[in-house]
Amino acid sequence: MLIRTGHNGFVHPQGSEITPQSAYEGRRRMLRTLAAGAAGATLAGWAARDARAAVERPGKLAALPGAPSQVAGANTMEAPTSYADASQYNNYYEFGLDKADPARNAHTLKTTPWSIKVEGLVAKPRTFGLEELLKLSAQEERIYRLRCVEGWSMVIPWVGYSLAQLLRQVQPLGSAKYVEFVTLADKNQMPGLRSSVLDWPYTEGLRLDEAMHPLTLLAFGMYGEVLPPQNGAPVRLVVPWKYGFKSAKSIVAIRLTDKQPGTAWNKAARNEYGFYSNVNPDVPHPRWSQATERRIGEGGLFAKKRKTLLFNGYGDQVASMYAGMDLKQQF
Ligand SMILES: Nc1nc2c(c(=O)[nH]1)N[C@H]1C(S)=C(S)[C@@H](COP(=O)(O)O)O[C@H]1N2
Ligand SMILES: [Mo]
Repeated sequence: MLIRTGHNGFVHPQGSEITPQSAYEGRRRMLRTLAAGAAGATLAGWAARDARAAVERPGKLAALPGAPSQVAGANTMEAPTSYADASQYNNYYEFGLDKADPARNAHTLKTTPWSIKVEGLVAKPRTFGLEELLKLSAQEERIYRLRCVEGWSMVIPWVGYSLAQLLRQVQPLGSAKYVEFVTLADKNQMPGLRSSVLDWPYTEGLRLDEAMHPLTLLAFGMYGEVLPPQNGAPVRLVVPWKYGFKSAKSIVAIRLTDKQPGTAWNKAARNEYGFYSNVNPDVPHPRWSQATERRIGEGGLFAKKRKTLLFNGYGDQVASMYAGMDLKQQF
């Protein structure tokens, strides 16, 4: 069966590749679920997941332990998507347009040495090496829903810390209003750069208050291990209340600015992808609805779709940042 899913309306085959294969043991999660007194059905589900665990793990990655986050809203009680799905159904256009391409091609990504240059309207501009970044703050595990603008979603346990921890180090100036994220663009490592579907490097942007929000995560790992290249190694953004494309992968520079920065998808199709891109079931994409979503791993095309929630369900935490804004105009 063919279905229209690509951001640009590409036609991708799908269905058979979306088989649920759990690989994340989630022991702490199970204990927490127990502690919260969840229904037996949930536990039965977990047991089944554990039985399938460790079957298909694409290579061994270094452990990246993180204590469960104390940040409000950072831990959904929903069961995580299987590691197999989270690491083999990706959007990372630098490695190809098909969902299976990043897992196939991203092994060429060289993640060491790595650094992030933090510059612009800050008192103390500085380049941080990956080791420094890893040690800057305690790593936390946060289980976030990730809603792609294409109409699917996943639940992924990320490891990292609030981006605010990094931004505080460079002391943003009063004139700083926005933050631009620049990602790696290297033709030698990234076959997708031959395509002109996007204007490389892939960049993204947030308003400064969004970037400083405790839920905005600088992520180094997932499922208790370092990020696999296809998920944005060695360091990426995860902004859970916005469409997935705001969560830029493999970041090399962060710039604080006084003007709203351009962003990859906004530049590609201004009327389809706004700067804010907050998840909003009431603002359809010009070519498809955003009212519902398909959770990856839930029975493929035949599973009942879920209702998409405003701000991807993180409204209690983030809605106040948009008070007084017309979210249909500033989508
Ligand atoms: N550099 C870069 N970052 C990117 C993308 C990309 O193509 N290039 N795709 C985005 C999109 S559209 C989504 S949905 C998420 C997917 O993250 P995941 O593959 O870890 O689920 O990454 C985002 N970050
Ligand atoms: Mo996406």
